[in-house]
Amino acid sequence: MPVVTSSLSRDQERNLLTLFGHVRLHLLYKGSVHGFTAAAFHSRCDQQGPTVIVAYNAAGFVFGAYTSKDYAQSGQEVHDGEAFLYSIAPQRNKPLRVGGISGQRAFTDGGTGPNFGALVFLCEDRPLVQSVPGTCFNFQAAEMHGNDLALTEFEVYRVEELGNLLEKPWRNIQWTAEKKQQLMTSIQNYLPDLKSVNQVRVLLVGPVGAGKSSFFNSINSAFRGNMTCQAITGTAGTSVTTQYRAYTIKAGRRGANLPLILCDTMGLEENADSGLNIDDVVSILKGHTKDRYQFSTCSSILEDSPGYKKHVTLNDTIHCVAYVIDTCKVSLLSQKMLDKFTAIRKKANQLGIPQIFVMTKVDEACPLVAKDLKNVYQSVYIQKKARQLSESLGIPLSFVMPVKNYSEELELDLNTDILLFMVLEQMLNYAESFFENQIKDDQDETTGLELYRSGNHAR
Ligand SMILES: Nc1nc2c(ncn2[C@@H]2O[C@H](COP(=O)(O)OP(=O)(O)OP(=O)(O)O)[C@@H](O)[C@H]2O)c(=O)[nH]1
Ligand SMILES: [Mg+2]
Repeated sequence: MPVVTSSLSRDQERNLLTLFGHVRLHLLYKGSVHGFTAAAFHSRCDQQGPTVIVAYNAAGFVFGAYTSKDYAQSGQEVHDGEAFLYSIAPQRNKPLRVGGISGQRAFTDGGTGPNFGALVFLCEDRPLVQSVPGTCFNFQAAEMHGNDLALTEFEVYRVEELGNLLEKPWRNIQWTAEKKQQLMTSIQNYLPDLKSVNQVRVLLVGPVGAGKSSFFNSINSAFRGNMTCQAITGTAGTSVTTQYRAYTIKAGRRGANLPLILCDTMGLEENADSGLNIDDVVSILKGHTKDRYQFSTCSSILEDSPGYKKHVTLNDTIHCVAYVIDTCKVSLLSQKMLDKFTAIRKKANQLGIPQIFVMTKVDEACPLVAKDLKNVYQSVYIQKKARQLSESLGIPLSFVMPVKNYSEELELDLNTDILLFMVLEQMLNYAESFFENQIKDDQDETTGLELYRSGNHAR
């Protein structure tokens, strides 16, 4: 399934947003992609909380209906004091907003297309609207839709409150140059406790377009001291990254390698036969996949594939898995995608590999954070998304790390670096737990003193 994008122009979106408070719109359904049928509408829009319908016609009108209630096909008449119809037309500066007629229902919650009385969408499972001004809502037909009832597109968005700033941040961060320097030094000086391991390998996995490759580029840039774009990034219907890449990072242009390798993968997709497949993830976790292995959506890596490494040591295996997730899409993660996460988590748990959840694009998700990144742990919306992620995946909130990648900047920024380095520091801390468990396991089997770098472990 290709990535579904909104048909709203910037001006239309800006106009539409003036009808609400401080909200984000999430596209749930698009007629031209999912089908102009009541069934397709209900399968994506039922039980989604507040939503807004956005219908388009050839006369240039963008019009529809907002309700704060769920669609649920209950067969009931739904009263909603907050519901309204609206219309945006090229010749009007401000959108037209039409409140409900007092005492009348807002909509009939049936199995048909959305039925707001005066406007009934997807009539007879076609891109058509029926217009009966005076039923539930009253308006001039010419003002609402220019008397053009054939739809060129039909979309439904979930309307999510963004909220404001918390009084106190839910994590305390020192946004200072000293903090950045301290994080950089501790990352550069890190040494895995096991002698056989030279560098910590962190695997980046996540849905298409979540920001996996950008995360590597951002870390690379922050350590180099200038913007880099070694990994190709961007947006396309399917994953931009198609090769497995194990990236080393240098501290400074000619500096030493960091004790960390970031392993970038192809994006996960909802369907079983597209995007990164789970068997490939297992091979990577176990260290069998060579750098630059070309992923294939139709088959996983085989033992006789040229990209398969037969003999592996702890130096080749993954020591920490980082799930990379777009903050704006946390509440849109489908069950199929969550099932893929669960399958990977199960494998990683079996192998004893610690895991961390990186929530990217906090700047896109919350305007207050876009304005000042230091608001990241004070934004009600970001905290809500972190909690939602932790609940939907059944992981502690402490495993969730919000981050902003460099995407369009030309210069590095202190606060962006601090947030990025904090994620890296956490990855190293988690990998450390993995090594400690290996040491514990080895102790039970061997007395090989030379295995360990430090003298901290009882032998
Ligand atoms: N504003 C903003 N944009 C971001 C951020 N992270 C990534 N992007 C943008 O999101 C788009 C996708 O990023 P990629 O890094 O290519 O995502 P990916 O997860 O590697 O995607 P695939 O390789 O296709 O699976 C790019 O246009 C990035 O510039 C972020 O934190 N903030
Ligand atoms: Mg990528």
